[in-house]
Amino acid sequence: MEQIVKKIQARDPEQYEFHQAVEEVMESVKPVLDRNPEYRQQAVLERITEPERVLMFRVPWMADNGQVQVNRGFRVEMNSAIGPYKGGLRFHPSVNLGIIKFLAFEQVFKNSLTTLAMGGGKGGSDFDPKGKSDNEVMRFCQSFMSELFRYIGPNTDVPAGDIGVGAREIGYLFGMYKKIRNEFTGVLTGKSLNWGGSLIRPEATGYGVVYFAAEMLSTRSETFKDKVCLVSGSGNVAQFTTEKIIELGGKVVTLSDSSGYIYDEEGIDTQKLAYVMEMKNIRRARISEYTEKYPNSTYVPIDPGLTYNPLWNHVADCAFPAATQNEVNGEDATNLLKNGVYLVSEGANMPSTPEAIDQFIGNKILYGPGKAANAGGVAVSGLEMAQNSMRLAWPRDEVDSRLKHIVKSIHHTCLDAAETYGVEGNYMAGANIAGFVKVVNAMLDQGLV
Ligand code: NDP
Ligand code: 2IT
Repeated sequence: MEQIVKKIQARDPEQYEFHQAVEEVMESVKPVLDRNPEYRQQAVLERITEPERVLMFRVPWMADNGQVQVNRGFRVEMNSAIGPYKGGLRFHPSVNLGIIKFLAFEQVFKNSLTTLAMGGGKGGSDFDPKGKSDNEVMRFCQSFMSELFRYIGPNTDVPAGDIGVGAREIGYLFGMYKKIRNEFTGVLTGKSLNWGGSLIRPEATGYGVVYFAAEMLSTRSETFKDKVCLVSGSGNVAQFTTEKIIELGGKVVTLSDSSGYIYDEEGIDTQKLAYVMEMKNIRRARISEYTEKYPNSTYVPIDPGLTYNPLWNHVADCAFPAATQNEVNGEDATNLLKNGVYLVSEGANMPSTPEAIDQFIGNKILYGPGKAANAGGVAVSGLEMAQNSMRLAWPRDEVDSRLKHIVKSIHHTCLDAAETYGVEGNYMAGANIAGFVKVVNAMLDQGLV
């Protein structure tokens, strides 16, 4: 296994995030390999860590001032053993092949856990939507899709949103796909409601993260009532994580963006959250504005000199990292534990560094890894695909109850797999093992392809 990791590192030395994601899964599935000698002969680790297909393309577009811009587009089609490639698109200046590969790799296991027939993929661009006009975003999306359309389709590869890609971007992408292909199909999820979107999809990731946390709490006969919660980010996942925590009786005291975070000791209630949503989704403003509206709160800008994030250094019960990868490091984990946090449910993909995870697991807190805890989002994407195929739309309650059911099943599957392999209560190992076994067995059933 070490040799395989070394080979992956040597082959693409700059893909740090991908190496990190692979190492975590490899560590967890060791006992599975020991019990299944045929997996080695079949080189399942080598096969599952190599994307089925990697697409990279030029995305030229014109800025409002007439200046031509060029970005790079990506789609990594990682694994299609259990269904069409499925996973979001990320538009953020930090995007590179290593980041998209890590996200696509995580997506394979996450999608496997959802119980739905979805393979894993991820894509995106180093395009930065921040500060761009709607017209610029539209022209970028149209150019991006005028190349991506060759590789995707409702039974081949179905992208969705991620950081920097929400309903607005999905609309522009869908419009271009429909025009070029002359077909109206469920080729993207996260669509708006009146043209094929599913109820609850916008809420699904955040709600799922909280449902997963509620399941973890229930193993200790506890509920969300009066729990003090730290949430990072203030985008799609953070907003609906906050909404559900409030609904279940908890109190959210932080939110953030890439400039800094706000701390509101009184709690972000429904009214304050509505303000945040209007500010972030409509006006696309910065979270610092919150303190102008609610002067009892404080704003702390990012201090590049700090080795830890002060957001994770407040007294609380639960933490919900919902911004980006590696946003909780070893020092942050120490601070969280010191401040009484005993539940971490990951809204973001791979938000905790290996050093942080070691502490969560070592201290036996309730630690829900992203690929289990945030799988509700892609699960409802799967439900959106099902509704599109049937040309039907389910009511809100039906989608929400299916989401709850899927999250419960993921929680159960993680605990079950962990127990089977002698790592009771370790959700990370359980998620990796259960996700892995299902995909690998499907690959073996389908022969050497
Ligand atoms: P959004 O674009 O809606 O929001 C992202 C939020 O995170 C913003 O507040 C953003 O701040 C902040 N953020 C992004 N990058 C950084 C960074 N490098 N440093 C600090 N803050 C940052 O994205 P989502 O809410 O959709 O995604 C959040 C996380 O959840 C991601 O890790 C994503 O992969 C994961 N996820 C999303 C799902 C979905 O359905 N949308 C499903 C499962 C997981 P700013 O505005 O300043 O950039
Ligand atoms: O990371 C993720 O699971 C997503 N960004 C959502 C993927 C999807 O296809 O809905």
